[in-house]
Amino acid sequence: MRLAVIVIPTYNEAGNVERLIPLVFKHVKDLSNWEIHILIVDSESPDKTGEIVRKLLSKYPRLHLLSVDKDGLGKAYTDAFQFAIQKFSPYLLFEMDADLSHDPKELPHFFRSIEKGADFVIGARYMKGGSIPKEWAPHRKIFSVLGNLIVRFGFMKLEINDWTGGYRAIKTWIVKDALSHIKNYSGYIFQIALLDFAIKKGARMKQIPIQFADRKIGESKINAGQVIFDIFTYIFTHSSFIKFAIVGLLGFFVDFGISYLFIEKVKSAVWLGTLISTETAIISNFVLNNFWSFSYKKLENKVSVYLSSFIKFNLVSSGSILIQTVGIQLAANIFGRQLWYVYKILIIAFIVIPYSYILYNRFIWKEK
Ligand SMILES: Nc1nc2c(ncn2[C@@H]2O[C@H](COP(=O)(O)OP(=O)(O)O)[C@@H](O)[C@H]2O)c(=O)[nH]1
Ligand SMILES: [Mg+2]
Repeated sequence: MRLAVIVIPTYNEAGNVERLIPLVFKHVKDLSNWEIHILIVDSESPDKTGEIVRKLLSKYPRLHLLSVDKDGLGKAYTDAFQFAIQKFSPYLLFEMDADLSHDPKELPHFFRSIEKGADFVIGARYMKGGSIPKEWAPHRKIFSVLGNLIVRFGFMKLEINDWTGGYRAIKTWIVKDALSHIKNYSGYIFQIALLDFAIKKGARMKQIPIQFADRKIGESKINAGQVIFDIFTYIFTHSSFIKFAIVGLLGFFVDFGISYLFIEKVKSAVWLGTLISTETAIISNFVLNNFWSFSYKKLENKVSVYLSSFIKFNLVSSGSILIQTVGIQLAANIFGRQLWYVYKILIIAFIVIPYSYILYNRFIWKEK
């Protein structure tokens, strides 16, 4: 028998908790392999959500309440995770909203995915079979869809469709490892921080589609402006893809600078200057990527590994040159040659960088 704790954060959810709690217990009662608890983490809700839950405690022996300071969603979750781990040593932790947006009927699917070997199960709105509420105002839809796309492309992790949702099952070992990281993120951005951490740790991810229902009672607490700002800040400081693009840009200057030095100042042959400069840029890119962009999956410290990786790196770089050469000529044939530098920038930004990033991830800096 394995123990799971479903953590449900509440802030002014008086009208919802009373309905949600019995529903959750009802939908998990047939899971005979699991002992399932609910932990409500309430941030001093002025509408007395906490008191309502307290009254239910005697009726449901597996219901628990943790009261914390009003300090953001992320803070409430990290406090609750720590509390749950200490008190129950669970095998599995859940995140779930209190406002009935997350259908408790889906809970058995999460358990099934965990039993099949997943470490981290995401209830995803932006995949086949999933959805966001039709009745959401256009600005809310745009904010939600766009926010997720920015994160997906910012991390170049296209296989994860829903980064910001809060319906998830996560094995406790991941949360334990992640605590010191997610403690820094007290707001909604904590969801992205936790997911990013789990992926970098090599957790086996699984997405299941969910239909997110609009809340009927109470109000959303999300502050869109703050969340967008936090998303950009987080991506710029944590995305290996962004770091990779910065390394690429640096490489461009190294290449150009050394070419200039050899061709203009040293007056070497043009081919020789170019050969030295491109190879120097390739080496500096390789080193910076290993120790910065992909620092969380650095290469094994062995000459043979470095050598074979460096050869692969050169091969991928040659592919980049080929793509650029062919692409720019094609564009010039179709649209005329005047704007060659525009084609070059577009090809680098939208083809060469994603192409090489994906290949490096697949063949050199592999997920552990
Ligand atoms: N404990 C706690 N829960 C919060 C806080 N902010 C939001 N929540 C809860 O987190 C869940 C999702 O919040 P909600 O406002 O519905 O966000 P939305 O679904 O994105 O609009 C709900 O259960 C809220 O009650 C907070 O500061 N503390
Ligand atoms: Mg909600």
